[in-house]
Amino acid sequence: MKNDVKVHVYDVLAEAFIRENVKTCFALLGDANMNWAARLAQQGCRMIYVRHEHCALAAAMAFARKQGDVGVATVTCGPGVTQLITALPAAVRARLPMVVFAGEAPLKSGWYNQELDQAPIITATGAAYQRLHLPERMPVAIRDAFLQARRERRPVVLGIPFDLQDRPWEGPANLPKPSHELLPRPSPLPPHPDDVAKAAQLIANAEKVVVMAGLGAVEAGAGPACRALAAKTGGLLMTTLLARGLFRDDPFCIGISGSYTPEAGLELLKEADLVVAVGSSLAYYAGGGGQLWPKAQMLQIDIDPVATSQGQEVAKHHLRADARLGVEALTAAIPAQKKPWRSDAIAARIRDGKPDSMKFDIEPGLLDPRDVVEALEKNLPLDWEMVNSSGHCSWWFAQMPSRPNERFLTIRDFGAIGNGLSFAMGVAAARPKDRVVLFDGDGSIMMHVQELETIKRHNLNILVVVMNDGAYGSEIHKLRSEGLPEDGSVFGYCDFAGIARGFGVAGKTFKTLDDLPNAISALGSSNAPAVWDFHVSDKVLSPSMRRAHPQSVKHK
Ligand SMILES: Cc1ncc(C[n+]2csc(CCOP(=O)(O)OP(=O)(O)O)c2C)c(N)n1
Ligand SMILES: [Mg+2]
Repeated sequence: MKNDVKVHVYDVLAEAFIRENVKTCFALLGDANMNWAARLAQQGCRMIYVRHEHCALAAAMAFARKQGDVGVATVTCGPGVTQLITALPAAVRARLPMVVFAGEAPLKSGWYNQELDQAPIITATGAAYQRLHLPERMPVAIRDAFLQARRERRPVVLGIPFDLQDRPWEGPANLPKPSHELLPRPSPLPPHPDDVAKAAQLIANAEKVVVMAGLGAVEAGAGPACRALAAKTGGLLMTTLLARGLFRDDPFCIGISGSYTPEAGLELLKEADLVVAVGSSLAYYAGGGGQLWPKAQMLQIDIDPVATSQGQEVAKHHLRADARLGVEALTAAIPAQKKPWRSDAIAARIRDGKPDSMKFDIEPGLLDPRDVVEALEKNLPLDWEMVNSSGHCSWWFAQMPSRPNERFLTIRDFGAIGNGLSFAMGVAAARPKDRVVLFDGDGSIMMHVQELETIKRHNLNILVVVMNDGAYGSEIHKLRSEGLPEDGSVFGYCDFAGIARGFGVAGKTFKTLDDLPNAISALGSSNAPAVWDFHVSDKVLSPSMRRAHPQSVKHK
């Protein structure tokens, strides 16, 4: 880089991102980011040009989670920035490190139609906003944004006025040290012996222990340690939704804890007298308040134990430690349980039970969503990357117990629909050699269906499975349970296969499941995207819907 009028500030800013090892950027261009983005691409960054800014950020979120590092997206100023506001709160709550290069209106103009006070909008979501208004300092500020995003595990949005980006570079000739040369790399935190002794006493007093692993356990590599602890206590295992699949081949894993717990798990949890939560924030929907285990005490093993979480009192007993080191120390401190809870009968109950066996009357010509998921579970290859999305159908899609955790992603932290295609794009970008399968609802797909064009143009290897009930299922069931009209929740079965073809993507409608094995093997050999539209009945209520709206069962 030379101190030469031909070098613009945007050239140097692009170089600063390259020095941060940014190899993929999700982008939608406008006046305030396109010069920078063009230079970033020229310097070798893979650009994924999406069709809505929300999707740039959402795809970068999935990319960040999958890579375990900072996700990068870029948007223009004003309307480009306001499009981010549904994705940012989810990224904040999911604790995802992100850096967003956002333009700002030119400082030199007295008026500019896209001008907006961007900082309060961004900070209202919980993300950080950094104004970069001094060109010479911008490369350091970019480096610091990467440090901040990693340390605070949240998005940092950079607001850079585009008239400043266009100026000739007049700053120092050398760029600052990149963030990865400065990062602290602390070793995992061991537990205090007093805490281990107290926790061991709790286990000694318990008869029916369940070890519950969350994403923190996955990240700490604590899976084998959790299995060993559960085995020594003679107890059972379960995971949060995010850690789903961590114990997939363990006969004593009852599945996901909380809203998605299968039938056998619900029965067994009623008997538990101690739940050991490992690397979990004890979230509301994970049952962190003990809704499903009324007799159990709770012990939390975590680097950051909490007394309350999401409005509930949670664990009263805490062991502060790295998940793996904490569980290993506890396992070493307890004797093997002489009267184990686990038994062949329990293993058989877990293995042979349906996730949900309630009977519903299904109209002829439509599928039961539970049969669709059972058939997918049986036939889809285990090495496909799975992305689960939102809506009522997410209950069914959570019931595929053979799938490994390292091939699963979902981000649900703001409860928004419409993210499935973006998350699948982020995973496909992070795992370019692998097939990605997205499980989503018709309403959610429809909210950002334009991204099928991005998927086609970038030839992302994504199979979209649409659980099409012709409705906003969550709303239809709630309205019915209140005895209210269904208007606004029922739309009819639109033709997703036809829509896909309109974008140049292969589409197929399923009204029976007979064809599924052939369709999977035909797809297995191609790398092209596809959309499969399963027409299902809107008469089947998930167990969590039945629990939350007991009167819904009367109205079915
Ligand atoms: C952005 C956003 N808008 C509205 C909602 C309310 N909402 C929750 S679930 C849902 C329906 C989703 O429909 P679909 O994707 O077809 O899944 P289904 O519930 O039918 O299985 C809606 C509208 C929401 N969660 N997020
Ligand atoms: Mg639907």
